[in-house]
Amino acid sequence: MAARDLDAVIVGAGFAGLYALHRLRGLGFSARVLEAGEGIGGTWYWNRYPGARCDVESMDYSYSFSEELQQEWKWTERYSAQPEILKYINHVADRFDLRRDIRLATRVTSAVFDEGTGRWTIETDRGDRLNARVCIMATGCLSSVQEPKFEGLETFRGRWYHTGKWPHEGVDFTGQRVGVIGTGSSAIQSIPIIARQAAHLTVFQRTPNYSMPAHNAPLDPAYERQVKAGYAEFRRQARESRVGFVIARSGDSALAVSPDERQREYERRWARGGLGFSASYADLLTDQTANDTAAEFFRAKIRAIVRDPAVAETLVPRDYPLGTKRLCVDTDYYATFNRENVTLVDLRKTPIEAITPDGLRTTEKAYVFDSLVFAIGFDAMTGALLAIDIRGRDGQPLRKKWEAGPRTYLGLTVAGFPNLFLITGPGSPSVLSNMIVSIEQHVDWIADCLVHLRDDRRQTIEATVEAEDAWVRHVNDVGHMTLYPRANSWYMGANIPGKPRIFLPYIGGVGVYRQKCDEVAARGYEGFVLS
Ligand code: FAD
Ligand code: N01
Repeated sequence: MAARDLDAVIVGAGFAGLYALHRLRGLGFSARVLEAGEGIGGTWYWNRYPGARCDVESMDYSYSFSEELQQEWKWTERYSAQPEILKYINHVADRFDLRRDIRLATRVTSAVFDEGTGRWTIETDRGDRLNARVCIMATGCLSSVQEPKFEGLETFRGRWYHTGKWPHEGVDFTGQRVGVIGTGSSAIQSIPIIARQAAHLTVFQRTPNYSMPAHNAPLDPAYERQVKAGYAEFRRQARESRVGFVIARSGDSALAVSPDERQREYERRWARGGLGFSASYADLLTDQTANDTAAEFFRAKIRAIVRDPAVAETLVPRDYPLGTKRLCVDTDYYATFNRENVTLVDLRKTPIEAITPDGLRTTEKAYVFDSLVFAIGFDAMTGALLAIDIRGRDGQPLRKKWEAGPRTYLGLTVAGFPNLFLITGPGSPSVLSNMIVSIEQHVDWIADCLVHLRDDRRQTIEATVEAEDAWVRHVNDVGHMTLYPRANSWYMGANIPGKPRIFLPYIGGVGVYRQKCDEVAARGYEGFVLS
């Protein structure tokens, strides 16, 4: 690649990388995006499994930076499916002429800060060596898949897939015996569809999940008109909200109302569907007794939907509070277990021993499969970053600095790594939010910061160790005021063997966090050294 002496290299061409390129270019900075995939779109390029769609509503889950774009684009459903989101991302790339600065099929392998020049050298798996003042990691929080490490996988004679790396040509399971391993959001979206295609589907569940009905439907034209008539205000409220979209949020304790009233509220939320359930009462995610009332409501729903009581009991989550693993949103998930051609296997009782040439063997029996689907998730939030050999001052590797867990200032920067920016990094609201809102906030903050450096004739910005320590403490303190640490979730790094147990995102809320970032900037980049 001929491009040398860039202002910025941006790694990743998902929602974050594309918007970063657009903003930086608009400010007169030279930037290049490097993307490992053969197409743009990030999450929506890679996750093409049956049923993949967003669970933040379409009118919310879209860019807000261009009034023309948000007025022109027409979503077709309440929750957009993966192909439509990918089409939207490609439309954005064309509309804003982004492609000429994006290099596809190029994986960044290292990023090294040179103290002499104050610049980053970025190397790729294609032998490129780029030089930039700023390195922006738009590498995604859910982009590094957890590879299946089951004994005997290499002997399997059928075909196997990971939901996060789905074949682009699609998979037709018609007439097949299929095994799905995992029951997180990806599995819960794909299982009902695979069940309708397959001759027989066996679902291997380690931990049952709480899942809300989506009640997906064609987008209501009246609602679309209403949002578009006041999109600016709609977006403002989202930016100031807790999770990046507005939901009716109660200020009451679940325990302050009568059981009847609580039941009515839970029914109302269930009937509406989607992620708003956790906002039913103010203390659902901080008080175990309050949470128990909501969890019990879910359990009753599962028992009412699933006809076989033994299967229903296996699907009922018991050992962690509702909402502390990401709430799932489904279409017909629980009802799928009423089908004749679907079997549920409880891996807590009968763990997988090995994958065999014909299928899979648990401690109880052998299963025969034509295809296996691993819906086993991601090395979230840190996986994609640590896959790159990132070195800061004195050649210090990020892998070493983060050995005991990630340390950032604001989830945006790392002490010892000048001019390195993380978009939706650990220690920011990130995966606890409508991520497009969080992505735009980070990109805008970085863009403003780069303008400030330029105007002030500064070369570098770097977080101080004190500011970073204080932020890490704060993120941890706030996280531990909630019930989240009680679950073995990917938020806690618990899904990856050997990963440090740290509550990774910042749960203080999108609006509060934005205010904090803005205050830091307004105080002349408090907690940073500018040189
Ligand atoms: P990504 O979209 O993950 O893009 C990162 C890109 O960086 C990838 O294309 C990757 O290939 C590239 N990359 C990584 N490392 C390198 C490297 N070393 N070199 C070159 N390129 C690299 N969020 C919501 O808010 N609402 C939802 O409803 C929602 N639904 C989701 C559904 C699924 C199935 C998944 C997996 C995630 C979902 N998310 C959702 C989270 C989603 O990841 C974000 O909303 C958003 O798409 C992230 O955009 P991004 O650009 O930050 O990261
Ligand atoms: O991954 P997950 P995901 N043996 O980690 C199981 C977003 N997303 O791809 O819970 C057997 O949630 C694991 O079991 P356990 C969303 O943020 C959104 O589904 O660890 N099982 C779990 O059941 C989501 O949270 C949507 O005990 C194993 C499952 O695999 C995030 O992406 C859709 C196992 C993994 O669940 C990740 O979701 C999809 C093993 N060795 C994704 N290892 C929307 O709906 C893991 N499991 C918008």
